[in-house]
Formats: sequence, C-alpha cells, structure tokens
Amino acid sequence: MSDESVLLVYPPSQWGYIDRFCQPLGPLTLGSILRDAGVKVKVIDLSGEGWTPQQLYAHMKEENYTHVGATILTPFRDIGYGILKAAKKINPDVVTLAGGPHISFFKEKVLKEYPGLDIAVSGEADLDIVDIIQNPKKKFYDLGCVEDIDALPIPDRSHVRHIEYNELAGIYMDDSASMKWIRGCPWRKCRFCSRNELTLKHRRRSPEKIIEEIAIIQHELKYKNILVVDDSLALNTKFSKTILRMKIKEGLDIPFWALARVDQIDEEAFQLMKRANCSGLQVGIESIVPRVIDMYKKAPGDPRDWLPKVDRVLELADKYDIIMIGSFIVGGPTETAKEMQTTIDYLRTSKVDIVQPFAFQYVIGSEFWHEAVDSGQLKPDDIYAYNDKKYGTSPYTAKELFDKVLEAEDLINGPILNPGRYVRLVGKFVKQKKWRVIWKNILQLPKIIQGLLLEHPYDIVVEDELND
Ligand code: B12
Repeated sequence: MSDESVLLVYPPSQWGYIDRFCQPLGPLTLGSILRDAGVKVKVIDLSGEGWTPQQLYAHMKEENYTHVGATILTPFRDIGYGILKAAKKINPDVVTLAGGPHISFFKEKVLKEYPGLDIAVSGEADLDIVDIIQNPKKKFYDLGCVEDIDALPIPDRSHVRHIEYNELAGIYMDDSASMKWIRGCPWRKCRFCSRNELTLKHRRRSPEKIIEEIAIIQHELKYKNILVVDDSLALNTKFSKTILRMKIKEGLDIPFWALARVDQIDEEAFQLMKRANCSGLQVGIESIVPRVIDMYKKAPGDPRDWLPKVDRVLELADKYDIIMIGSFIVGGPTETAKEMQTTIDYLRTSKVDIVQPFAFQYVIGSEFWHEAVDSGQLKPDDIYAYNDKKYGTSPYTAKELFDKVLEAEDLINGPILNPGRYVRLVGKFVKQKKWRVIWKNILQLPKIIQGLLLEHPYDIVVEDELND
C-alpha cells in the first residue's frame, strides 16, 4: 500500500436528493485502477447514498484523506466545488482534484472559476490517475480519450454494492449493475446535445470482455438486472448481435435494459434481445415532425423516414414484449404548438409504454446554444437555459412549456387518461415472467404516488454550511 488515501465522490444534483438509477462508472473505474496500483481508495456516490453535507464532512474528518476528487457536471458544478472547498477547510494539506464532463468542456478555464482547486483533469483519466496522484507535475491535465478501452479493468462496484440501484423512469427495475459496452456517441450530430464538443470518439469493448463482465455481475456480484448506459447503442450491428448471441449461448440470463436509437434496431435484434432476456429499451424519439427532426439533426437521411422508423420499432417491441421508454423534447427552438401537439397525440395512441417529455434546454456546448449566443439571443453565462419567449426563440414562456410537459405526462402516462398503456405495460412484464419486478412495482405504488405529490425534502447549499 502506498501512503496516499484517496476519496472520489460523485456529487448529487441536489443535497439529500436520492437518485438510484445509475452507478457512477467513471469514479468506480478509477477506483479499480487505484486499487490495483496499491492506493487506498474510497468511492462515494452521494446521489445513491442520499447523504447530507454534514454526513460527508464528518466522514472526511474521520478518514483524513490525502486526496479528494470530485466528478464535476456543469449544472451541478457548485455542489462539486463546494465539496472540494469543504475538504480543504477540513484539512488544508489535502490535494483536491476535479474531473468529469465539466472539466472536459471548460478545460483550464475551471481554474479561474475555482482558483483554490489543486488539479483539474480534462478527459478520461484511467491511464494517468495513478501518476497524477503519486507524482503530480501540473495543475491542469488534458488527457483526451483512452483508445484501447478493452485494457481497462471493470468498475469496482464493491464501493456501491450496498446501494440498490433500481429506479428507471418511475418503475422498479430490480437491483441493477450499470455497465458500458461502448464509450462515446457514434452519431454526435444532434444540435441540442453537447456531446459533439466533448471530444469523446466512439470506441467499443470486445464482446468477450463484455460477456466476462456480465458473468461477474450475474454470478459473483449477484445483481438481478443490468442497465447498459451507453451513449446510443446501435443494436442492429454485428457487434451488438454478437454480444447478445454470446449472452444466450453462455446461459447468462440476467435481464437487462439499454439506451438505444430507434433507427438502429432491426427485427433480428429484437428476436435476439428477447432470447437474451432484455426487459426494455430507452430511446430518444424527440419529435415525429419531419421539420423538427431535420432541425435537430437527429438522424441521417430523409427526416420523413423518422416517423415510420419510430412506428416500426414500437410495433416490433410490442411483438417481442420489450418495454419501450421514449423521451421527447417539448418546445424546441421555433417549434409550434401544433408541432408539439402532433408528437404528443401520436405518442398517446402509439405502442410506447412510458414517455419522458423534457422541456427544451439550451445546453452549453451544443450547436443550438452556440447559435443562440452568437446571435445575441442568449448570454454566454446562460449555460443551461430553458427555452423561453424572452429569448425570441419560442412563442412560449418556460412556464408554459413546463405545463405542456406535465400535460403530456398526464395524457400519455396517466392511468386515468390512458389506461390502455398500463394494460400493455403490465402485459409485457407478465409475458417476460418478471414476477418479482411486478410484485415490487405493486408494493412501490404508494411511494410513487407520494413522490408525485412531494417536492424534494430539503435543499442545503454547501456554501452556507461552510459559512457556519
Ligand atoms: C450514463 C450517463 C448518465 C447516467 C448516469 C450518470 C452517472 N451517475 O454516472 C444518467 C442517465 C443518470 C445521466 C444523467 C444526467 N446526465 Co448524463 N451522461 C451519461 C453518459 C452517457 C455516460 C457517463 C459515463 O458513465 N461515462 C463513462 C465513464 C467511464 O466516463 P466518465 O463518467 O466521464 O468518467 C471519466 C472522466 O470523465 C474522468 N473523471 C470522471 N470523474 C472524475 C473525477 C476525477 C477526480 C478525475 C481526476 C477524473 C474523473 O475519468 C473517468 C474515467 O475515464 C454521459 C455522456 C458521456 N459520454 O460522457 C452523459 C453526460 C455526463 N450527462 C450529462 C448530463 C447533462 C446529465 C444530466 C444533468 C441530464 C439532465 N438534464 O438531467 C443528468 C445528471 C444526473 C447526475 N446527477 O449525474 C452531460 C454532462 C454535460 C456537462 N457539461 O456536465 C453528459 C456529458 C452528456 C452530454 N450531454 O454531453 N447521465
């Protein structure tokens, strides 16, 4: 063991808010690499734990870490920096590190944003983290991405094994391990997304390594489900089909969910998914209006082909009993009320099982954001702005768009307004013979209803804690 003792935290989006959807695979992978190098390391997923700032500070005081690192996401950067500031206040000798997407987007500019930060790391830190901890040479590292992701160890899930990650779009999906089959988005052209500026090119792991990890997740770690959180998995490819075939052949019958693209799934993929025990997919539908799809640059080819593709995939999912969660955008730039309604009306009668409507946001780094800033509609510090008529980019206020989101949720997901959807969803679970999941979902009903009625219980700001 070396002398260093490292804490890596994945900050919450809001203090005390519990989010048990996905494991923080970045810090957990860095955790494996440090462990293998003989460095004492602890990874804490604050979203999963639901800790208060006081709990975290008490932990940091007790453990006296030499290094504290945080994954920084742009919308929650203040919480991340707040944790590092607190670590420094508790132990002025501690070395603070910041990594994750915010640093990859803003690079060394983050050192101006938070001058007290010791080390900022842009890009994937897997190959350099040990050296950065043991032999630091500079305040800013620009690492880019790892080419051979097959050579990396699997995430050390022992840090989070006591947490049950089980929630997906309001349904119980069972005790789940998250995993990645690829890194980086294969498309990276959607104008609402910032991924094209995040210099992560698309890389794949080998099917053999993926199957090895699935076997560990099922047999050694004894998870009940897998959530594949890739940036758009193309399921119609030889790569994905090979993994599905190997999973079937090896008898690895653990169920799984994946994030996929509707234009990259064919019938053979559905047949294989059914045999490989896929429970469901989450896909980005965004809109069904060709003008809007074209404006978003969501897909290659003729935008008029998008709706038939969405329709076909929902039909096939119904045929093969795969649950479909579809997200879509409400109130994109110039989107009219009629266009929004067209998408909502279609989804209401389509074979989608759950929808997740999102109000359009100008996300820093996306093409839409750059254009709105260049034309003076947004200010450069409007970094996650919801669309609003005050910007001249929508006929509606953000409040009106939020109301539309809620209305769409009620119309499509609501048990009273759309009972047929429930019948189909339960029917799919029954045909999948997921009795434990059905039972747990029934037991969860009071919690789900309570969740709909309650605001987040508390919202403590770290800065206030520090001023105490
Ligand atoms: C899976 C995923 C999710 C999952 C799970 C997130 C999680 N708990 O890890 C879900 C679906 C829940 C999610 C939600 C959100 N996400 Co998300 N998500 C991703 C996705 C597709 C992959 C992340 C991942 O697991 N990567 C694999 C690991 C291995 O990489 P990594 O986490 O980046 O870690 C590496 C480096 O960043 C670095 N690193 C990471 N942490 C640290 C810490 C230190 C100290 C150091 C030195 C290095 C370091 O080294 C790691 C290993 O190489 C990325 C897109 C992408 N390709 O990055 C978006 C992404 C991270 N998400 C993004 C956003 C905006 C969100 C949301 C805010 C969306 C929303 N509006 O609700 C929420 C926030 C939820 C939350 N509290 O985190 C943005 C972040 C943009 C930004 N500027 O910060 C991204 C980049 C997508 C995009 N649009 O560009 N997300």
